[in-house]
Amino acid sequence: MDPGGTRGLSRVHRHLGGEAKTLNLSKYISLRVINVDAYQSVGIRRRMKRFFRRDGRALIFAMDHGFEHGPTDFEPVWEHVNPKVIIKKVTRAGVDGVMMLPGIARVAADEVRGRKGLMIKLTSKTALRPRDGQLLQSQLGYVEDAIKLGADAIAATVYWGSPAEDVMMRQFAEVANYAHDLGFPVVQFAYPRGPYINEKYGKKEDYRVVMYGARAAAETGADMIKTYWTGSKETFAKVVDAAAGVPVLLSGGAKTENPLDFLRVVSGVVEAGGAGAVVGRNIFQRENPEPMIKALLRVIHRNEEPEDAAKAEGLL
Ligand code: FBP
Repeated sequence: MDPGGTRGLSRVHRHLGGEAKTLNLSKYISLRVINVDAYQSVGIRRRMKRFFRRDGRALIFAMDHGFEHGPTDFEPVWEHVNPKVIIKKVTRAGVDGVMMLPGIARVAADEVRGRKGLMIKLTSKTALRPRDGQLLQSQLGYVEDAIKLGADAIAATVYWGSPAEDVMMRQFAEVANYAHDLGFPVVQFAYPRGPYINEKYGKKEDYRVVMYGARAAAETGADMIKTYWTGSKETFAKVVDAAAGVPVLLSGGAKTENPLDFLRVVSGVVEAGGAGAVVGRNIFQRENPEPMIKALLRVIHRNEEPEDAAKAEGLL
């Protein structure tokens, strides 16, 4: 790691002519900064559009679970442990984007075909760590790695309220600054978790905590925010407001036995002004993910009622 962020800048320099060692960085960069800004925002806007349709909403498939939870998450439908198999299925069914870690992208990013965004997440943790390490996501790759893998957006998690919040904030800031320099949008998985949250608010899904995390994500420069459902559309609307215009996506959560229950949550997100959802288990833990994906697309992009969407796709 490079806490001061010079790793990013030195890479920029290398691309600009390999003179990094002899140049005074700050002087050199200040000469370029005016034009660079315009290039960056065009790049960010164009890449955001690879995820979001014209309605400003997206359904993104998440599959970092083999690392974050372990391969047991795939046991309900074991063939989905093979990333090529599940990614082929979800992209054919019409998701707008796919999120994965760099290692799985090496194996399966080629399956993300057509007009779909590829989001590569640069932080993670295993569920095997001792309990007191579970509140930290470590950086496992660099912005250049994600770009080489064809990423359209770069993601990183911050557990707001964690004892390791400071480390994750810095990681996010470094990733975001460098990705923005190169015209890439950044996604923050803004997950409030930590002992004081439990003590003060009872649970991490309390809307006051979730909206705090969403605001912190916006304040740290996120271009998209992924966070928890707060239990009602009224409270989720406050999360959306707190994010100050940065699109807020739902973090899917554990698979619901009744598909309608999950469709109702996603419908609540959209009605609250949310920008859609990033969904893992509610898709890949189903034998046939296609009807669920199509029903989600109806709710997200066509404003269909969850019951109608579920019936149309044979889920009821
Ligand atoms: P799910 O839809 O399966 O919840 O996936 C979203 C996600 O954020 C994954 O990217 C990540 O692996 C997982 O949830 C994190 O889960 P947890 O809340 O257990 O840390």
